[in-house]
Amino acid sequence: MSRFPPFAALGAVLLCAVALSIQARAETGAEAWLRYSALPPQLAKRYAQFPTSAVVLGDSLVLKTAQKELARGASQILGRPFSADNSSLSHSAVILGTLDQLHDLAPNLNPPRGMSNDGYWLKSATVHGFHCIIVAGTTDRGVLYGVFALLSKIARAESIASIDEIQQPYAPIRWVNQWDNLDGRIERGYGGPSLFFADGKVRDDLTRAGQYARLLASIGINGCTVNNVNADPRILDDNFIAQVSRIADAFRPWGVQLSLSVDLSSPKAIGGLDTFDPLDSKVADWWRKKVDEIYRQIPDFGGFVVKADSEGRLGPSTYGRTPADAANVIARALKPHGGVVFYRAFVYNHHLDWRNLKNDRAKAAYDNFHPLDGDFDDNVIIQIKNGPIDFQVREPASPLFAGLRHTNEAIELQITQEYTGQQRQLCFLVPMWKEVLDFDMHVDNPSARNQPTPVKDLVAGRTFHRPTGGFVGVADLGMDANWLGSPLAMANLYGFGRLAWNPNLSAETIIDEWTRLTFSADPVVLHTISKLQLSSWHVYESYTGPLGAGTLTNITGNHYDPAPESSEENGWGQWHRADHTSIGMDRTIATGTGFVGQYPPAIQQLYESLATCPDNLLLFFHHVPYTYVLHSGKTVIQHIYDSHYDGAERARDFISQWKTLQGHIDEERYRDILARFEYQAGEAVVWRDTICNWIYRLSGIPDEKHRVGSSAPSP
Ligand code: GCV
Repeated sequence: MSRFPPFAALGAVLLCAVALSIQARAETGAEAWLRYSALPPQLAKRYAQFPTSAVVLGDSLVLKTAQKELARGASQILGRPFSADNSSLSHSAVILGTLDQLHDLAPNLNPPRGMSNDGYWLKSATVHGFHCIIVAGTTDRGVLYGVFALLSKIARAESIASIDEIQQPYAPIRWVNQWDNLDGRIERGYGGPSLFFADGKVRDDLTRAGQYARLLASIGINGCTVNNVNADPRILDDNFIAQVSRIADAFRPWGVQLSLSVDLSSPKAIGGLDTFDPLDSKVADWWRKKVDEIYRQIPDFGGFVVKADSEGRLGPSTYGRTPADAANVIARALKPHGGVVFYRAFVYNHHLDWRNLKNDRAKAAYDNFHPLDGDFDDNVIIQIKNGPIDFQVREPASPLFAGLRHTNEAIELQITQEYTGQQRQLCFLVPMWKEVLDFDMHVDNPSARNQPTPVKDLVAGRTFHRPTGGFVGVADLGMDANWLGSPLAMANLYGFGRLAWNPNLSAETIIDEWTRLTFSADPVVLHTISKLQLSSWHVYESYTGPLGAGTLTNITGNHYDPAPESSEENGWGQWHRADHTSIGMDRTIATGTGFVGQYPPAIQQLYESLATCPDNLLLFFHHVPYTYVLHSGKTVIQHIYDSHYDGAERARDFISQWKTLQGHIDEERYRDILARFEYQAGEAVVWRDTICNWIYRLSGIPDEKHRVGSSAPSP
């Protein structure tokens, strides 16, 4: 007879079944980097002293989330129970609380002073005679961030035995934008329909919205704008605000503030006024009442994002007013509640005359906003795309970062890969973002002469001591199980959050963390995935747009297929000016559009001269003959041919690199990603042949290596 009573035997069977199903769970990518997979026993042993319960020093919603997350993560990773009890400190525990609460519990501890908002302290210490791990934040949200950081360390088997670590965010603004339409589609979204909206309403079931907020919080992101910057005015209807407040409820436990994109014409479009002139007192009144109503329903509302006078959107120019007039009228309504306005610098005329060689879309942001520096209220933030055009595979840093000294700024980076393969092709963007963030703009700063002025410091408000500023990522996650449409693309969301928290992290560190958490610490996995991710931007660039010509894609259509002719002879201004002798946009001061003149003098010098302009931006700044010889010693045309062949070859090699992982990772993701690499290899050949044949037909210059033109009509 069994030693176990029947129900206990059944329980044991069930437990085994649960254990097996956990082990064999389908890896859809839904858990992203929060898989909390069990450490192998020999590594779990390192945490033998890790407490088995948490003591929480407060009872706020966010602290409770922190406590639950810790219990969930610690029990899963260490494979033993972890209780989230609330009782007082009577045994070894993880202590969760704000610095003030910690002081009340243990006045003798010396917590760090002067930490910035949302910062945290992880400390191993003896408290009331018990061995404890302290997770103390300047805010409740800081405690939650500290819990995620602690779990990440354990999941990566990092020692925490004598931990004493302070972490604080580089900037207060760490937001994502979603370009979700109310009908449930997402503009430039490649991961399925909206998490928030369907059929013109907020979804009934917002479970995924809550899970999204958890992902965001785990990497320190504190705000999310849920609707498209091409905003539907109905979002501000009273009945819609009530619906949207349910999304804020889903975000709140994770400390993520909800914000909305708004249409500047709303006072007229939905407000019943006959004007939306920002200087009209009726309009100011309308915004004030609307904002008061929003805060009545969403007390922790973050603010508004505004796209105006751009790509057909109405704006202050309708009444001869400036972006500052428009931003300030809204900012003043938000100010008493602590809200902010993100006014996008992406303001340009998309009906530019392409025949005029002096016209240049790249100049628009600086031309529109630099003259207004100092006119914006201090709760306005100018949201500036990383480059002066539009998320191309390579662009220089926008000169506007250096053009605002008395105005808050945020950099806008695109996580969704609109122009970089739409998640169907691998393109890890952190190395690109780092080049921009680390780029020294050489701004003359009288209070700190000769100090570097990198973009990361300008946007964080550090250079000119601004009250706020930071980082915004256009994310566009959707209802697909793996969120972005591809498990590997989630490295871009992770990387954005990590850089927004600390832009000094290296791309190598970020991808190492992400790979360990998303896959495993198996050295083959770490080596292969890091190598693939870190090389992917250069590979993608080399077969879609080398030398800074921009992504030579179908710009009037899907922004995906190669279609170099679509850039020319229209008003969109993404011109490369290729003709039968030469290629590139002359943006010099001497002979071109003068765009170079928008940079500080040291940067002007760098880009103005062919002698110093880096090869990888040559065609962004200069118009040169195909026979022009690069710093590398190759001609432009031969470089273009070689780069496309090399890129396509390297894309094909992604397949064999990936194949080394068979048996090292789960079969689901192995097969899914293998199929993507096989597809990408084919696409790279399509790109290679389209661009090489096009440029060969235009120039008539043969490829020295006799690869190009065999099937193209002779010139
Ligand atoms: C939301 C590009 C995109 C548009 C986007 C726009 C913007 O032009 O193609 O889809 O609109 O940028 O950033 O406002």
